[in-house]
Amino acid sequence: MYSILIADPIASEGVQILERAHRVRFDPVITADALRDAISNYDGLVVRSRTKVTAQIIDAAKRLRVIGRAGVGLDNIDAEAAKAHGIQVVNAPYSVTVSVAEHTLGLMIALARFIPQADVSLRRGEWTKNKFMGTEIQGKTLGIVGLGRIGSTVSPRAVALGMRVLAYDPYITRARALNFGAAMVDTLEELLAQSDFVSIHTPLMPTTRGLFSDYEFERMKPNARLIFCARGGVVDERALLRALEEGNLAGAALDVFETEPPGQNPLMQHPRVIVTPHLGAMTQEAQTKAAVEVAEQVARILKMQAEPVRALAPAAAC
Ligand code: 9EZ
Repeated sequence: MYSILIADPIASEGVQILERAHRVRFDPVITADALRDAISNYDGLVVRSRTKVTAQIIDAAKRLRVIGRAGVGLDNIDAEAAKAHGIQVVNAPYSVTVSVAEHTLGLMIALARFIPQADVSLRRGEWTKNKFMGTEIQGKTLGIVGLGRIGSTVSPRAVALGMRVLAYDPYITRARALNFGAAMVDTLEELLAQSDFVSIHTPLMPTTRGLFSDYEFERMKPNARLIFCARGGVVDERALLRALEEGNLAGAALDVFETEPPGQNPLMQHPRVIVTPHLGAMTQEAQTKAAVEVAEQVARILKMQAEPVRALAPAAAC
């Protein structure tokens, strides 16, 4: 039995998994100072987004074996410092897949039909139907950039709505793309030239930072719309604003930003831009799945510490 500190609010399903085998302290409002003072008593630490696991905290963590993040990415964890101390770091990359894919489809339809703009207008007392002449998505081409976990979940859903789906991803085979109902193209240019909607689902890496800039927007259809539910930084926001102003693009839906929160970002003032505050993963289901996915990994890693051979063996052999 190990001691685990859960330092952020996570779904009770995840807490229960850890409580089955360990001493768990659930303190979702613990301060940074209290965390630094207490961390030397724990073998496992679980956080979501609130708690910053800094090098200072890791230096104070004399017994810590594993840090779990109940979410995607390790933005609030100094993973370098953890690695230097031999502490394993795990997260929950699968938990948000369906939620982000569904938010993408929601934004696509909202964009095509001006739903957010029409909502604001009607609340103001207007009844200006002609300002909001939309487009159908059936029969249109959706270009998916990045056909990994989330892109491949968007694809069959878009097919179900009657869209033709193209995909560009240098890491995915043509055959795998076809399984998701997507026709693979060989270049990003080809995808951009043909798509009525373009949805980005790449990770943010040195190779994808600024992947969408002036050159890419110039290759899109002037009546195309962009959906961006990935990670801020993949789209160059100034280039996007230029593209909208110069008529290279009919609209954009943004859930993520170069800096979050974005503050007074001029993109958000544009009438053909719709925005949400990084809501892709903000569902009950994603939060539950993230807590369970990370708790299972933390439990397995600590079990390996205690009994490395039996933890690896198949259940029938125990
Ligand atoms: C890059 C990518 C996909 C991509 C996907 C992954 C590292 N990486 N990069 C450009 N896993 C589409 C376009």
